[in-house]
Order: sequence, then C-alpha cells, then structure tokens
Amino acid sequence: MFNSNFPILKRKINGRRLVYLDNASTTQKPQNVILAMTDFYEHHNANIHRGIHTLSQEATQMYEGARDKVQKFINAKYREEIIFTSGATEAINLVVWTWGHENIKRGDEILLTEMEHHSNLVPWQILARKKGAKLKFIPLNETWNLKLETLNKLITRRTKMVALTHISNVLGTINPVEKIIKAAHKKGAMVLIDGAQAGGHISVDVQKLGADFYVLSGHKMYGPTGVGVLYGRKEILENMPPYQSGGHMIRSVDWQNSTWNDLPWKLEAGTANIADVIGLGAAIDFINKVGLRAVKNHELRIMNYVLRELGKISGIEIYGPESGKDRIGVISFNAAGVPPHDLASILDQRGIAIRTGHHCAMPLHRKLGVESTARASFAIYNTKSDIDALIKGIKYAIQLFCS
Ligand code: 7TS
Repeated sequence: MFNSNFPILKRKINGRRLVYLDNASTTQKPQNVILAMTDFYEHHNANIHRGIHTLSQEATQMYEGARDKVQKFINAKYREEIIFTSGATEAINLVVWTWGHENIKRGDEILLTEMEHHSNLVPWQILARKKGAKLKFIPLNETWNLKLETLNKLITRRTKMVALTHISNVLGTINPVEKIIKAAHKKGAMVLIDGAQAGGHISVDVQKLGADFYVLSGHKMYGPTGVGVLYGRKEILENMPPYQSGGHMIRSVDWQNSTWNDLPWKLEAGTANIADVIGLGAAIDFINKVGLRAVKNHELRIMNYVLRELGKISGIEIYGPESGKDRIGVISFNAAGVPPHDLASILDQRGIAIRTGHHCAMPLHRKLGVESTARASFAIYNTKSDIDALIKGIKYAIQLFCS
C-alpha cells in the first residue's frame, strides 16, 4: 500500500527487490517528506524566530506549523506542550535531567517495566544512582503482557515516576497505558510514556490517556532522523528548569543572571533542527493522508499473516503475544539451529532487511533466556509478497543449517 510513495523501495539489494522489514529501527521516507526538506533548503532556508527578513519569517512559519501538526496529531491541549528534541532518547533524557533532577529525592521510587528499551532505562538508572532512589520493574507474565495485578503493590506512596513503553520494540506488546496512568495518578506518581514504537502505528490521544509526558521518535514514523518530540503537560513544563541553555531559550541575559523564554522555546536551546522538524510535519501529513485506521488495519493483516506462516514452520519460537488484539507488527523470533545473525545475512542475500541482536533491550533478552533474536517489523508499504519472501528465506536458512 502506498509503495510508490517510497523511492527507496525501487532499489535492488544483491540483485533482488528490496524487502524492508526493519521498520522498528527506522521507517523509510515517503517522497513528500524528502521533497518538504529539499524545498526548505532550496527555497526557504534561514534561521528561525530571529529575523525580520522574508526567508526567516517563512522558515519560522514552517517550523511552527510542524508544531501545530504534532499538537493535532496527538491531541495535545496547547501547542506549547510540544517540544522538539533530537529523538525519543533525548526527550526522555530531557525529562530525567530537568523534572527528575528537581523532583527525585533519596528513598523515592521510579517504576519501569521489564520490557523497556535502554533509552527508557539507562537515564533513570543514572538518576537513581545519583539521587539514592530505587528502580522497580513491572514484571511480564507468560503471555508477554505486563502483570497488572502487581501494580497495586508496586506503586507506593514513594513512587514519584512510572515510566514505560507504550509498545515493546521486542515483543510488540501494546501496554494498557491508560489503566497504568490512572493507577499511578491515584497514588500521586507522574507518568512518562515512551511512544517511540506507537507513533505512526496506532492513534495517540495524550489528553485521553492522561499522560504527564509522552515521547515520539520522528524517524520511526516516516520522518527524518534527528528529530523527536516531548509532549509534557503545560503546568509541568512551566515548572521545569531549562534542559540546555544558551541562545533561543532566554528572555533576557545579564552578566550574572538570565531569565527564560516562554514555552516551548525555554526547552529548545540553540538553533533548532529546522529542516527535520519540517520533514516530521510532512510525515504527519502523509500518515493523515493514509489514515491511521487504514495503517492499523493493514499492519494487522500483515502481522496476522506472518504469525500464521511462522507458526507453520517447526522450530520457530516467537517472543510476544499470540493475539493480534494486544500486539502490533514487531515480531521477534528465533529459528532453532540458525543463529539470528546468520539468518539475517542469508535474508540480506535475498534483499530482505531484518534486525538481529538484543534490540537495545538486554535485560529483557536475559529474561527471555537468549542473547539475541531476529526481528521483522512492518510498516504501511509491506505487502503479502514481502512476507512470502521472508518465509521462503527463513525456510531456506533452516534447510541450510539443519540438514
Ligand atoms: N524507545 C523505544 C521503545 C524504542 O524502540 C527506541 C528505538 C527508542 C526508545 C529510542 O529511539 P531513538 O529514536 O531515540 O533512537 N528502538 C530501536 C529499535 O528497536 N531498533 O533500533 C532502534
């Protein structure tokens, strides 16, 4: 679907048609995103918020226009609640080093889950060590979902932050974040949702969810690399100190002291990543044009087909929920007797791109009892014939290794 919008899909890899199944790492970019960025550099390039001249005004309008698109896309109440960052990782670090630094004290607890990407684990580890706080984890059950029955016990009066992924980048599990947010708020804890794998796959309504912070990764939702989003509730962002400081984030500067700009610019120091933010705006235009319902239905069909076909191959172990209801098309698996790395090389020879390794979730892989898995992940442009090629390639690798 919409394949003709993605120029890279015309490429041949090792003489074969490219079958790109590494979308959880990064998605390919549609023509309108590439054109939006080229158009900016060819016709409008200037720095923003600081020029009277025409180009600067145009650039500012385009950049701030992208903010409006993100606001609408996740249904934030105010445009000031949308902060552009370099990615999901920086958005989480921003919260840790501003809100976390101000609010986490000795003896406090930070609750994460056993399925976090390193980006939503390591920054909290560093903060907890520095502050003398404790990290706790919501465990997984045997169906690869979070053990919600443990929540009541795990969230205590000492819990200051519950930070969890909306969708696991390994298991594909969609977490019931709305329920978890409610449980956390009941006990006075804040909640950060890492939406890196949700953006562009399922619809996100931050007001309905009630999240305090929500994080997006632009390049995983058809946008360029180097841009991400931090959504934060206005009253929380207003009370947060700056993350980085320097140009753009100040109102007034004296030799000894400075005052801060209004939101969102208080949290966007230095010259912004203007072209990439505009590219992200174009990516949102693309997703809106396709429609998130169509994206979801398409990816669900593809995922169910893959799960069915993988299930027919003996010796395949899938790590993730069986049902299509509480998972998306991120499928990690191992084929008995075939090291994941070799599987990926054999598939690459056939033009098929998957990812192998720990997918930046080492503790989770330790829990799974494996060092690495193979992972196929899907996007709007994947077709049934992509899946047929994948399944054929896996069967070929098994035959090669196991006969
Ligand atoms: N959170 C989750 C759940 C992720 O999957 C990723 C990236 C990140 C945070 C970090 O995003 P970034 O844009 O700042 O890098 N996940 C993956 C992956 O699964 N394979 O490559 C990157």
